[in-house]
Amino acid sequence: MPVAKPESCDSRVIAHIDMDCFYVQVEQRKQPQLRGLPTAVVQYNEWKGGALIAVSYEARKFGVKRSMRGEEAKEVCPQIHLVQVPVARGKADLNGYRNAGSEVVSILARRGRCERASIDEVYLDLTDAAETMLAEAPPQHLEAIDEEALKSHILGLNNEDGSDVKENVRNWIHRCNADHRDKLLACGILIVAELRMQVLKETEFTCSAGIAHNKMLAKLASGMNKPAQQTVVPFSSVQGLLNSLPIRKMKQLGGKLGMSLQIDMGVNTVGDLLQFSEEKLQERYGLNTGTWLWNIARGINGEAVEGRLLPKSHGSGKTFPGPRALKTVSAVQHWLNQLCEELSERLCSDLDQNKRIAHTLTLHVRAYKSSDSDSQKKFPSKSCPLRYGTAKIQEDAFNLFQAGLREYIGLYGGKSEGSHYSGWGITSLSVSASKIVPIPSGTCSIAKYFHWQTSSHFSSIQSPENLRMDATHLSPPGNESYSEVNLPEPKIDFSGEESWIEDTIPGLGLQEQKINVWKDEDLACFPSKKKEDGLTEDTSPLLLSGTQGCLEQNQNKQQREFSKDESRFKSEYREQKGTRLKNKGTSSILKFFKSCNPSGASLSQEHDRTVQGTDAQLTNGFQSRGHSLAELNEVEVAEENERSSCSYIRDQDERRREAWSYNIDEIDPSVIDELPTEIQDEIQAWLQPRKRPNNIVKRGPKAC
Ligand code: DCP
Repeated sequence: MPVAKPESCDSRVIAHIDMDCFYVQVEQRKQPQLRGLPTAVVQYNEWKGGALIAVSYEARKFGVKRSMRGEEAKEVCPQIHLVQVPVARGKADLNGYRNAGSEVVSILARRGRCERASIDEVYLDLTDAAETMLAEAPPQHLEAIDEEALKSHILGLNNEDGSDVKENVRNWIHRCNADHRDKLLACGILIVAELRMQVLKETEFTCSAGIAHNKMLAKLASGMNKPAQQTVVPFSSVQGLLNSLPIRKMKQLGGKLGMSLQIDMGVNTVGDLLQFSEEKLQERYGLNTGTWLWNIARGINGEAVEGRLLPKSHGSGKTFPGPRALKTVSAVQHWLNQLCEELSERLCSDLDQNKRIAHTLTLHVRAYKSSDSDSQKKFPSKSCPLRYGTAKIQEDAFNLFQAGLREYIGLYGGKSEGSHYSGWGITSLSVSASKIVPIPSGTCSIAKYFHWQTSSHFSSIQSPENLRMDATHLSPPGNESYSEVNLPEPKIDFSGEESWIEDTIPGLGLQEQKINVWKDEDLACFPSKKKEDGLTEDTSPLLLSGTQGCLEQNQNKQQREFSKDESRFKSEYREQKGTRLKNKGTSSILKFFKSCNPSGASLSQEHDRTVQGTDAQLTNGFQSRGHSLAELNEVEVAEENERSSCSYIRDQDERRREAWSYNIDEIDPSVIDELPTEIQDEIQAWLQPRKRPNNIVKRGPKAC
């Protein structure tokens, strides 16, 4: 649900950069002979030539659209080149696109705070860079202005009298009597033009940009002139832009909320919102949304550029439409293993390259039941703490599936493994890793990891079967969206420092490395901190066992070195005990993980776990997406089950498809987090229930 953030008083310069037909450009870079030709990238599913997911601008001229399948595209443009998305493990492999996006981000981040908004979109806060330019080399004094900057589209600039458009832009940039806000935007024009040229030079990709005083306006502007162009929204043009902007084109208004505004309030353009007071909007849509609507009607949006270059979550998913639906547990397990393998690889490379760890594993499933009148029931999304290592992720994901299936089919305790349930089919599986955080640089947390490793050695060992049974029995029946499975609390034996030290020793490849991460902490402090930081403690063993799993090479060799390291470290530790230890940062931590003994992980593998319902638990943006995906299940199940009575949902679905000109069925669930925000927003907004009216709060005087 949209949340209103007050606009700061200071003028900001925000750019939204959007790559042009991104996947096509990536493929054209691989095959330069395709440059300039009508080209489209198609999904790995080849039915009817595969669904188009990216279309080159040359192909668009022939009427090729993303909603088409390859065969249709060939009909309207026989010469089109269809390139299949790379495939790995029987599913789309998006790594090439992700990495290409990262190349771009690394260039853009050179000039300002940079937020990676999707696989091919970035927000930049260029305020500081613009202020500096204004102070040191103000545009009005520049003699030569770059051609690319002169090609900018400045909203509100009158070009209709036959005057030279570039000359008009030059004059606008040179204006001495401009107010401070426009002068900053003029700097933004120059900086963004330069950055876009740099991106082209270094990556061979073109991109388009919007430059404005906030994210909302910048995002609106970036799509106005594509490809390879930039559009500027001066403050004086904001109202003119919004007055005529169709309400559904606005970010977050492509779905239910936008439709309600149109149908219930008669609002067709953003400008139409101006007729309603804030109180009226709050009364109808709740406090936050009401204020947000009041703000957007006036172009007010205080959302900050977050400063995030890396994704918030990782996911791997696959759809099994129609006859390809999975109908046996073993088939599901096979595909889960593939997905988990991919997820594990990505987690390992994130750990390796970015020193980040994920804390939550979530399984989303779309399913149908052919013989149940309760066809609206969703397959519950499930999550649990994430343990690193492919085998562990596979095991946990499968347990989540088993728990979810038992809830879904309503046969608690029923045998499901390997057996064939003719009454259900799985049409989509996806596993995600979220709550990704940098490895803490503080020593206490790292030591807690060691401590947990010790704890896991002392934990009572439960068989996987027991875990599965526990998970099932503890599920609150009938709670679909918040299906929770609470496993027993881990049984931890804090056996004191000596045993703790002994059990952590094997993890060390090099004594120096381990000492380095214990900066500024007395070892004795760790046991007493046992309950202070639930998150760290809950997930620590996962990291320990898991990062070992990332590095399952030379296992036997490491096992042999295990005892050598242990005694070496023991004696060296005793020498050093009592002295403060020096911190060399996370690279040492990485080395530590790399030197961990995989066999140690198998013990921690047995620790108890908590399985939680996704919707209620996840944070950081993942929550709402998880929710949407879960709800998406419902719609898609309704589509797949012909006997579904939910024709309203189907109708809505069709309407949305038309509105957005892409086929929602074709979206790989694993990539939703990485897709452009309007696509995510549409899925979310479409499925979010309408907010109930809330208490009205009178707006005080505006901050600025
Ligand atoms: N994508 C996808 N599935 C979809 C929509 C998009 O996999 N249903 C992928 C392919 C796109 C990329 O995401 O290249 C970025 O999507 P955009 O909406 O930004 O579209 P393009 O970059 O392809 O084109 P444009 O130049 O219009 O932004």
